[in-house]
Amino acid sequence: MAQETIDFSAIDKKWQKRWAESGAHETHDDSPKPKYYCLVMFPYPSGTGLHVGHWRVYVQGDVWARYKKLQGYEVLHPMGWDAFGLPAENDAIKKGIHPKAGTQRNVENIKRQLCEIGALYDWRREISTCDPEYYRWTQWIFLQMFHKGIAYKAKMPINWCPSCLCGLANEEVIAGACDRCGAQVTKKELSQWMLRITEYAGRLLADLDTLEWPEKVKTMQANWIGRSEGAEATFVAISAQDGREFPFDVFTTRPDTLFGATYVVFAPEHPMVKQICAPDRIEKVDAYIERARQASDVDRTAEKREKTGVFIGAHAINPVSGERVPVWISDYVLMGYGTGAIMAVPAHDQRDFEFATEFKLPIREVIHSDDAARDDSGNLSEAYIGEGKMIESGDFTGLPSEEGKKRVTESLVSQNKGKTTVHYKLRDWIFSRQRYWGEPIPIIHCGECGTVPVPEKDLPVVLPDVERYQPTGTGESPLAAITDWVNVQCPKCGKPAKRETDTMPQWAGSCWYFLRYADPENRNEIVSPDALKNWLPVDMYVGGIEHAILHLLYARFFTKFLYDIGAVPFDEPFSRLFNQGMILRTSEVTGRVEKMAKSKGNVVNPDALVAKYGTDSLRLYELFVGPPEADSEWNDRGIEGVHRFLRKVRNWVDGAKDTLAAQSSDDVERQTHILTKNVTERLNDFRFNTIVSAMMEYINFVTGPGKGQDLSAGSRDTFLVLLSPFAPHLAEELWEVTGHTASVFEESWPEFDPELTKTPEVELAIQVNGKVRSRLTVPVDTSREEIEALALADAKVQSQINGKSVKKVIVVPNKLVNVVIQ
Ligand code: ANZ
Ligand code: ZN
Repeated sequence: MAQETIDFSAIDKKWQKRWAESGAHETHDDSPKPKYYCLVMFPYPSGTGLHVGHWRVYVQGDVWARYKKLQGYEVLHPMGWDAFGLPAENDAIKKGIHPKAGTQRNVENIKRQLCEIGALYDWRREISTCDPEYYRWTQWIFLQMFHKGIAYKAKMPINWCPSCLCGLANEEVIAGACDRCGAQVTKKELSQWMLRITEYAGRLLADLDTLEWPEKVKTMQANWIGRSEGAEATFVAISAQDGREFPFDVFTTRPDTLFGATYVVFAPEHPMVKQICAPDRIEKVDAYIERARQASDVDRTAEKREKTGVFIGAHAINPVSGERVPVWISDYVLMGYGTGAIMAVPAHDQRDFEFATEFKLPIREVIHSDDAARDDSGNLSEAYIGEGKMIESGDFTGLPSEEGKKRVTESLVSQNKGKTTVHYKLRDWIFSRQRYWGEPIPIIHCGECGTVPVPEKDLPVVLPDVERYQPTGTGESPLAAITDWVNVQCPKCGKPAKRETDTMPQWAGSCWYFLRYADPENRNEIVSPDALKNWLPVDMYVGGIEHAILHLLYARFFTKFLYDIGAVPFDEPFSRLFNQGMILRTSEVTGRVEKMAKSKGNVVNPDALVAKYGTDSLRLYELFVGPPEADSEWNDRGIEGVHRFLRKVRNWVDGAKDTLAAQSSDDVERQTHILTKNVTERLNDFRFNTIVSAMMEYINFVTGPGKGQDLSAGSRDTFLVLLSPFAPHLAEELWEVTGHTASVFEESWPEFDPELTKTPEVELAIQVNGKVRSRLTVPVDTSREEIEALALADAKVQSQINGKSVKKVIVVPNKLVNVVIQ
C-alpha cells in the first residue's frame, strides 16, 4: 500500500486554483435548478484576523452550502464585510492609521484567510458596507423611513459611553456597561435620530412563531420585546400647590390588587411631579431628579437595588376604593415604560415591598394564599406575587384573583376610569452615533425649511476624508469640523444650510446586506424583483448566538419595513437559523478555560495549522471538536487524529485501485448504505461531529482484516461524494485520481436503501445441558454478555434450571448458547 508522504498543501492549492479558473463557485441567476440561499454572518474586518473559533462558522456554512449543491440546488453562498462601525474605527485609531486604510488592510488579510477555507464563495458578489455604492442604499432606506415617520429626531437623555464617546442603543448596554468596551454607561441629553422599532413590536413578537429558529433565540427576542398585558387605571392627584385635580394613568399587570395600593410612585422625570409637588419639597425633589438621571434604566430596575425616593407632599385618589394615598417619586419607576407612574402594592410586588419596608409605608394584603411566606407573627416576609383569593377588596372580595383581574378592569372601563392595554419593553432604536466611521445620515438642516431629506438623486452622501477622526466627546461627530462638507445649499429653498453630522450605528449596514448579495451591482434599485424572487428570503442563516437580539432583531425590523413599503415581497429575512457554539481554550491570562479571544491570550491561528496539515484537516477538526451548537474546548493535538484519517482515506483509495471488485460484498454494500444514512440524517440535524466519527468507522471497516477484495468502484465513489462537503480538496483530488473527469460537486447526493440499513438478525438455539430447549432472535454481533443474560432470562430455560445452580454458559456467537446446570 502506498505510504509516501502526501502533499496536502499542493492539493489545496491545485483545487483552489482549478475552482477559481473554472468558475466552479459562481452562482448563476439564470440556472434552471431550484435556488438555495445559504448565508453565514459576514465578519467585521478586525485587525487581528480570524482565529480557529471564527473559522469554524465558515466551515459549517460551507459544508451546508456544498451539501445543498450536491442535492441539486443552485446555491448562493456569498461573503462580504461588515466594515463600518466602532470596532473598525477603534482598531484604526489604536494603530494610528485612517479607518479606511485600516479597514482595507484588514479586509485583505481576512479575505486571504477565508480563501484558505476553500469555501464556495462567489467573490463576484462581494460587498462591503463602507463602499459608497453599497451605503447609498442604506441611506436610501433611511430616507424611506424618514418619509414614513419611522425615522425621527428627538431630544432625550440617552445612553452615553464615556469611553467610546458616543451614544448607544439600549441593546448595546449590557448590565449597565458598554457592549463594546465595558465602560459604565451614563446618561446624556442629546438630540438624536431614532427609529420607531416599537411600531413593529407586535409583529416582531408574533412572527417569531413562523421561524425555524432555535427556541433559545426566539425566547431571547420575545423577552427583549417584552409584551405585558394589563390595565391602565386613572387615579386623580391633588396638587399640593393649589388643590387642583390632575388625572393620571398607572399601568398594572395586576388590576386585581387595586385595593392593596397604599401609595403611588411617579418616575422622577414625570412632568406632573412639578405641578403637584408641595412647595417646601421642591428642592429635595429637584436634587433627587438630578440623581436619577445619572443611572441607566437597567440599574434602576435591578433586583435587590437599594430603594430610594422622596415623598412629594401630594396625594392621589384610588379610582375604585376612593382612598387617598401619598405620592412618591422613585427611580425604580421608569419614565419610558407603561405610563411612567405606578400604583404601589407592597403586599404583592417585591419592589414595592422593599420600598414600603424602607420608608415604613403600609403593606396591605388583598390576595390571600396559604403559599405566602410569613414571619412568626403571621406578617408577610416578602411580597406574595402568585394567584389567590381576593380579600378586603370591596364587592370583589372572595373572587379568585384571575377572575378579579377581568372584573376590576371591567368595572374601571364602565366608569370611564381605565382600559385594558398592552405594553412592550422594547424601546425605539437610538440611531445616531457621534463618530466618524459610519454612513452619514442623509439629512440637511435648513434655517428656513427645517429638517430636509437629501434628494434621492444626490445619494450617496459620501463620507468625506478628514484629518482628525477621533471622537470629540462634545456630543458632536468629527464631521462637524469639516466645514466645506457641512455647509451646503438647502435642497428646498437654496439658502445656506448644514448637513447632519451624526452617522449611523454599526448595525445599520448589516440590517439588509443579505438582500444586496442577490443583486450586488444594481445601480437603479436596492435589489431587483427578479433577484428577490430567485434568492430570497435566506434559506439558511448561520452565525453566533451573540447576535440573538441586536443584529437579528434589527434585520427583522428592516425587512418588515421594506415589506411595508413594497420593496420586498416577504417580511421575515431568515427562514432557518443555526447558531454555532464558541470555541474555548485555557487562557494564559486567567488560567481558566474561556472563550477564545486575543485579550485572553488563548487564540489559535488557523494559518499555521493549514500550512502544516492542509485545509481539509482543519475543516474536519473544526467539525470534529464537539457538537456544533455547544461550546467546545480546542485540543491542540486533536487535529492529528483527523489528519491521520484523511491520509488513511487517500491510501485506501490508492491501494484499492488495482483490486476493485465488480460488485461490493453484501457487507460492504450494507455498510455503505448505513454510512449514507448516517451522514445524511446527521447533516440534516447539523450533527457534524458525529459524521466525522461515522466516516472513520467506515474506513476502519473497509480496511479491516480480511477486507480489500470486496469493494466496488461504486461504493468507493459513494464514500468520496459523502466526504466531499467536509474535505472538498481531497475529495476532488481522489475523484480525479480514480478516473473521473468532471468535478465531484457535479455528482448528486447518494441515496440509501432503508432496508439495507437495518441491522440483520440471527436466530440462536438455546441448549440446556446440550439439549435444545428454546430459541432466541438477536441482532447480528450481539455481545456474549448480552446473549448470556437473555438466554438465562428465557422462561423455558428458567423452568429447566428450576432452582439448580448454573455451572457455566457457553456462547458461540451467531450460532448457539449452551447453559450447563448441575
Ligand atoms: C401594580 C402591581 C401589583 C404590579 C402587583 C405588579 C404586581 P411587567 O410585567 O414587567 O410589564 N410598573 C408599571 N410601570 C412601570 C414603570 N414605568 N417602571 C417600573 N415599574 C412599572 O411589569 C408591570 C408591572 O410593573 C406593573 O404592574 C407595575 O407594577 C410595574 F401585585 O402594578 B404592577
Ligand atoms: Zn431651506
